[in-house]
Amino acid sequence: MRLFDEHIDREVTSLNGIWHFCTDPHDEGKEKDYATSLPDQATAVTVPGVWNTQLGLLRYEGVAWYEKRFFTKGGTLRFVFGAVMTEAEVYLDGKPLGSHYGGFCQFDLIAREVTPGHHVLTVRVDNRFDAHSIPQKKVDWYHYGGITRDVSVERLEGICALYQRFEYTLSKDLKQATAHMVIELYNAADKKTKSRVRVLLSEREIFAENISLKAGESTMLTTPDFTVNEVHLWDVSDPHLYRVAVLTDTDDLYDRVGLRLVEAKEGKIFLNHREIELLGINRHEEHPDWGMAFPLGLMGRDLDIVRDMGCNTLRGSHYPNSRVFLDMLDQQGILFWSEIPIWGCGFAPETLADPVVIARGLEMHREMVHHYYNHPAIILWGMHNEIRTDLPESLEMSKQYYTYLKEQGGNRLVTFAANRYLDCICLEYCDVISINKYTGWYGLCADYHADWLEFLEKFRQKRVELGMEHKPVIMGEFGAAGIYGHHTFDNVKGTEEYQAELIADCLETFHADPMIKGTYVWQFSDIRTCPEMGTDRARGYNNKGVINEYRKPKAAYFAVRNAYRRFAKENEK
Ligand code: ADA
Repeated sequence: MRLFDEHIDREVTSLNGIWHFCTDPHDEGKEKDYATSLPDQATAVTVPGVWNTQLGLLRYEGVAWYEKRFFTKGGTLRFVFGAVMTEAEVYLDGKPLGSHYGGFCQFDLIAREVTPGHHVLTVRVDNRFDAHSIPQKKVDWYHYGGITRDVSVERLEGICALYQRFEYTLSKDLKQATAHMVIELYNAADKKTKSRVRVLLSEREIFAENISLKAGESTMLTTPDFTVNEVHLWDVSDPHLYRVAVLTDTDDLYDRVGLRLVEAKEGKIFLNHREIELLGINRHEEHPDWGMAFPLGLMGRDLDIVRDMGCNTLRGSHYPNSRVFLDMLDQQGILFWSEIPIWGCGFAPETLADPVVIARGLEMHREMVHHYYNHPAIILWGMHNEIRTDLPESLEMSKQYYTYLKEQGGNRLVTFAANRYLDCICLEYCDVISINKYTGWYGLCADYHADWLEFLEKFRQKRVELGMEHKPVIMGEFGAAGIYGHHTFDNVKGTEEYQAELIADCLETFHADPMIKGTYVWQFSDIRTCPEMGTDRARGYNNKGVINEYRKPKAAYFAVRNAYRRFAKENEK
């Protein structure tokens, strides 16, 4: 689902709704041919959804099967899955159609020569972990499983446009852009087919050519460069979007793009040549009643809260968020940091150096760039979070991801969230240095304000020694837990007051520090976490949200709001 119609001519049918479902704790479904028909005990569930919110299945980790009957007029069908957590094997009428690994990205599968009538789509979902899993089993969020985002089936006719990427560079004065489109065309027909292919930018034809493809053939095509004059920039205060379209004789594909320039230089971050302070917060796309199948209405509500708090940016910690959420950010001018779920503390040194894991992570970056490229809201790509960047094992991974994201990621800054600071050896592989640090929460400290100042001074020197003063520094995570409704007369850890005071102090300290160009408070809402996090997580939740899991504000919410609204005013001057 997107916030606009991606297709007007193409026939798209949503497969959201009631599916049949059963768990397969002994992993015998393949042997017993569940792909053809689920066993009698299968129940009805809603897709998108996670199975963990069904009573009795909160802790279920393993294989489960989903089945949907649908009607089609037949032909070439494209099944689009918004996300399946974590591994999906898809079958059509009992026969394997394809598979996908990774819980947070869209994938699609094509079936040809489908007969008119009723058919059965079956998905085997597996959310177990192994040595090559990304993330690894230990993460600070919940191990949900299921078909977590929308599913649809499209009927493809003739030559179709499967993908479009809008690549551009702006002139120095930002008034003009040189652009081209990269498009993927596919012939869905069962014979060689010819079509006129037209590419439009805001209804203006910028490319037209006759293309001929054999049955089932696909091709990537790059249009010649064209010029966009009098560019209407995309910006936080005026998030202007242009409509782009690829039209063929039988098919269409629409998207929205925004033109803006993001730069990191002289230790600062610039958006459209204007220095910007990132006033942000980390957000998981999670809710106790919906898991990671986050409903659209709640996304809008979360964004209202984010805006009320005065944030101009969010970090999608720790994985690519729903594309429809990105559409909202594009539309509302909220900047975004998008990353893949390499969550460090679960990654042993041998896992970091494992070529299979490195390649899988690279594939995840490829998918993220592929699907999210056109979103102007994304200004930061995050390579990984809190891995052991003090070890040489992290170098190869960081180098490969940085190189890829710089070459293919468009006009974005690359970062990683570091919790090794003074001994980090990977800082050459980022444009923006991000620091995750929980002074005042983990460990004992008599005076967190003084400790922060001391740390920042040390880091400032380290940055000079490394000759990296040109790289801006942002605080990627900091904060403290505050149990909603917990108050005492003394300012002790775990109360709303302690959390609010610590965050307020951090925000003032960071805002006043000329080295720091942005802050991402940890975190937006309390989130359910996994058992591996142990007793350190009261209620089974990470309680560092400034609102609780049901979106009720804590004292910290108002602390952030006071600070961010004031900083935004100061920055306007
Ligand atoms: C880390 C991590 C977060 C969360 C946080 C915390 O920095 O990146 O996901 O676990 O710590 O609450 O301790």
